[in-house]
Amino acid sequence: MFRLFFISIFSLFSQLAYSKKSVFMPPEASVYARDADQLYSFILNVSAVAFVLIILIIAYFGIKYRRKTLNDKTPNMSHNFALEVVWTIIPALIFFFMFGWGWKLWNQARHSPNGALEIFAEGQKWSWSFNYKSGRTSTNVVYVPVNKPVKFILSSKDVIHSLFLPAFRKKQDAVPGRYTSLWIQPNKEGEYYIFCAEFCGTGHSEMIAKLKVVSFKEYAKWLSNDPYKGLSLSAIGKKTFKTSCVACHSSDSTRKIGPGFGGLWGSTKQFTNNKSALVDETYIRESILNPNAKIVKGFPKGVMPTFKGQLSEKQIRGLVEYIKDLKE
Ligand code: HEC
Ligand SMILES: [Cu+2]
Repeated sequence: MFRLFFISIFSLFSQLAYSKKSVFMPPEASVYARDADQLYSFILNVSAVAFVLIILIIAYFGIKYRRKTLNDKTPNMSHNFALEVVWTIIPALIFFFMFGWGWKLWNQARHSPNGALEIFAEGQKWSWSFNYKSGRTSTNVVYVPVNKPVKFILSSKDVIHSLFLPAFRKKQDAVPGRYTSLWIQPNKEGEYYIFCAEFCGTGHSEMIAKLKVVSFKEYAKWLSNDPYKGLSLSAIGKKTFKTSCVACHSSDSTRKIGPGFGGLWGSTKQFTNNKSALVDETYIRESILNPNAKIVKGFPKGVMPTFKGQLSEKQIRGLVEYIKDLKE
């Protein structure tokens, strides 16, 4: 009881505090985020006030009407019509007000404006990949222009994931076999987190992407940019590793979900079927495109997704070159 009391007092003050920018909530990067926070504060504050009021009245009545002598008898009361009407109507009005406000915001959140910039986003264990209409793709990073509505069309390759944009107060499940969507209109340039909000397996907490809100000019430049221009194969591999493999593999010999790549090149690997093979170009390529062909001893089958159709030839060659360079 006392704990609840303190929590509600605390939340009241934290709400007051964060209305003047505080550490309790992520930044507000859109008008919708601000609106959602205002509704949230309102509901929290009304609840806190109601809670405190009820506790105070209970305490007051408890003292005032407590049994004072052994002969005290409870008077015979039935009800008070006026009082009951008041305590029904006033909360009902407040609840309807909350509902109306929430309904308005929900509608706004559900219906993207015409002409929104559309970007496909696909979740897979454990990364987000993005696909622009121009054909540009990216993994775990997505650029959007500031002050323009952007609609993400979501899908999933394996299990249910959920695209969560805390700074925009929006979240939507990505479900295998269907499209769902979520839209935002960023009003501040900056870098914001994208999390997966659906527990999707051991790498769930590492399924983190970045949303970069930039000027339209910078966005256009990024869109037309060849991300690998002027890079060596090994550098391309390193980039690809950082976006697609690092959730499960380390660049030294540390074990993560999969084996570390340090010292992998040229070693002989044992598989669960008791066969073994020398690690060469063919083995690495096969591991990327058909991961279940050979399973390294001591590691789970079916965890590494195939990257067939996900990575270009250039990226695969890059990865091979990059892995060659890694020492234990
Ligand atoms: C979801 C986790 C996951 C991701 C992401 C992942 N892997 Fe794996 N990988 C594994 C696991 C688990 C194994 C061990 C089981 C097996 O052999 O399939 C493995 C094995 C491998 C092996 C064989 C390693 C050895 O020691 O013989 C290679 C090579 C490999 N992965 C490359 C990659 C590359 C390159 C990427 C990024 C493009 C990648 N993997 C992304 C989980 C992952
Ligand atoms: Cu996920």
